[in-house]
Amino acid sequence: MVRRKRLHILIGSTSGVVFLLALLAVVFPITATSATSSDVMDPYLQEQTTFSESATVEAIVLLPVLRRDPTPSPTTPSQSILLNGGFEQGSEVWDSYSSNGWQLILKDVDLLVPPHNGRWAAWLGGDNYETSILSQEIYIGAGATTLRYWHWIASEDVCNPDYDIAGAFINDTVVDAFLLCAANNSNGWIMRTVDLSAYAAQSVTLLLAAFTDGVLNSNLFLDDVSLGSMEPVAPGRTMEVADNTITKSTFLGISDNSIEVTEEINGYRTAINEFFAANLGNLPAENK
Ligand SMILES: [Ca+2]
Ligand SMILES: [Ca+2]
Repeated sequence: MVRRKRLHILIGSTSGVVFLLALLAVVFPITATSATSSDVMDPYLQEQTTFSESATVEAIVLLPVLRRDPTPSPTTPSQSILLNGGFEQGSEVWDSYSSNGWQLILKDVDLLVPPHNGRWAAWLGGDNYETSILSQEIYIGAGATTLRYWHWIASEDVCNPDYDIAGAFINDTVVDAFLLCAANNSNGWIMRTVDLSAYAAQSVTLLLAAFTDGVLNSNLFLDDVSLGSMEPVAPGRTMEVADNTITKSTFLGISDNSIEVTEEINGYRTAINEFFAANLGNLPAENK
């Protein structure tokens, strides 16, 4: 009897949602009538499990309330698309490159500093002659053209664009750059903002990169990469770094295994060096 009423819904409904729920009800008739609520995944079916069998049938008859036309998808997305910006899904979506073969997206137990949020963050640099690059294809919606990312610099080097540097690229163009050096140590998480309105309504490649030379270690930690409007965001927390000299090598007990850096990767370092050569006089004080 119960089954017949459900079948009636299946035949009488034109909504895809109702069809699906009805189909579920047909496929899992025993679950819907006699199982405990924890066994039923659908919230609407879950409710009915608190009633008797006759009440169950009543609840299902009410399901057409769900019938709605789906919101039509816009042909051009208005929202920006940048996925897994907090790295909480590990390496999902991001492409990683480390010239020394390091994993760049790490859990808190493998990081020198606590993540800005969650349990995951990215660790760039941290080794000699290290090129670390994270990248993903993003869509910059017209109303959300400000790139934000939280960074934490822990370096023992002196400030010089020929030594340790970092920055953000859109495609092959430098859009943000700073020196990794002791004078710029952040001793905590600091948010950077980058105006990407020049790329509004475009799909582009975002790269976040750090480059180190052969002496005096520099670490760059990243978390909570996002695209949004220019609204202000609350300041981040700060924490002292106990020892800037710790490197990935000493921390994780892994020796260097240098991998030849490709021409393309060298191109990024060249581009960021050229950026510094052209803009160093105009950079904010913290980056000089
Ligand atoms: Ca995180
Ligand atoms: Ca260095």
